[in-house]
Amino acid sequence: GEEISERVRFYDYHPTPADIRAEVLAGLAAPAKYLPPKLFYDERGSQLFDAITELSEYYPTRTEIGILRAHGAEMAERLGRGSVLIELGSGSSLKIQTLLAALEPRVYIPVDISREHLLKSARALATRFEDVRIRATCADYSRDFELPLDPDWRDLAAFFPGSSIGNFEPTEARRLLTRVANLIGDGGRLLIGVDLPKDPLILEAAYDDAQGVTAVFNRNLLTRINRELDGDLDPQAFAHQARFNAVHSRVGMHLVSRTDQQVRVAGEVFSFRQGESIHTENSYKYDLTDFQRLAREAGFTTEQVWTDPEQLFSVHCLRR
Ligand code: AVI
Repeated sequence: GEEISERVRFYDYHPTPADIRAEVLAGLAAPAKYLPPKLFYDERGSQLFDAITELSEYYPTRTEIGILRAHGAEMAERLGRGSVLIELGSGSSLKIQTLLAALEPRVYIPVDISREHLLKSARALATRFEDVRIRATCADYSRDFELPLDPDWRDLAAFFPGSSIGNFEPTEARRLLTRVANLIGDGGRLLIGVDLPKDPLILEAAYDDAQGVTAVFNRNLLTRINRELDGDLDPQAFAHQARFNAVHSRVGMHLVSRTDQQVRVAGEVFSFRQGESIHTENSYKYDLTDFQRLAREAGFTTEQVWTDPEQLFSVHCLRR
């Protein structure tokens, strides 16, 4: 790790431009075009996501924070005080502040794919929590990722908020949870936020807000591809679309081509018909029993589940 300040070290396992190029070209060449949702989170995309979390339509963030505030002491007791806390997809590290205050870990390991965002929040947290050492880790946890863990650490706790697990296909979600289970080891605990199924109108509004922030977030993927992969995509030539699929219990986000068009990315040409879309994200919504089954398949037992009074969102404490 690279020393950033007295209590912050930086570990970089970030995806390379070659990884991104290969994934984008494979997605655009597929019969049903898709792009991996992790590519949303460049610096601008991470800022746009932060703006989404403040929209009135986007209930998950404020609801989860409400659950964390209401039950933080109980959660801290379950996770065990004074140990090591890993956070997957830490972003601007807003939610963790409630937990850090209650848990007082020796070491905090925020893991995020967005380098600048990660470092900015690690520095800010270091000034607020003076007794915790921070190992800021830039990594793509959708792949087989590593963490800067010392071999003698015991009682590891992990925090995976925001229902980011819902952005993985169920098979991939199971694989990721299994990976986390192995990283934290026997007796380790995972506190994970999971969005619940609900009225499709509420769900679709959350992913297609009136101000159009989510549409800008979705199209920013194209701007990023233009910049990093020498593309000529016109973001305005694609319409933002978000639909709830009840059969799969997921919101699907798409960028729908407004016309027949050809685009170039990294020296290759791709054709779109009018109405043809790029599938950019799924956001699965699990009811309590379905998620508990997924957790069990990954080697966890459920210790406790908390929800808000309206049953919009859930937080599960899992034990390995
Ligand atoms: C990060 N993730 C959990 C968000 C979600 O709700 O699936 C990403 C998002 N996409 C559109 N709005 C928010």
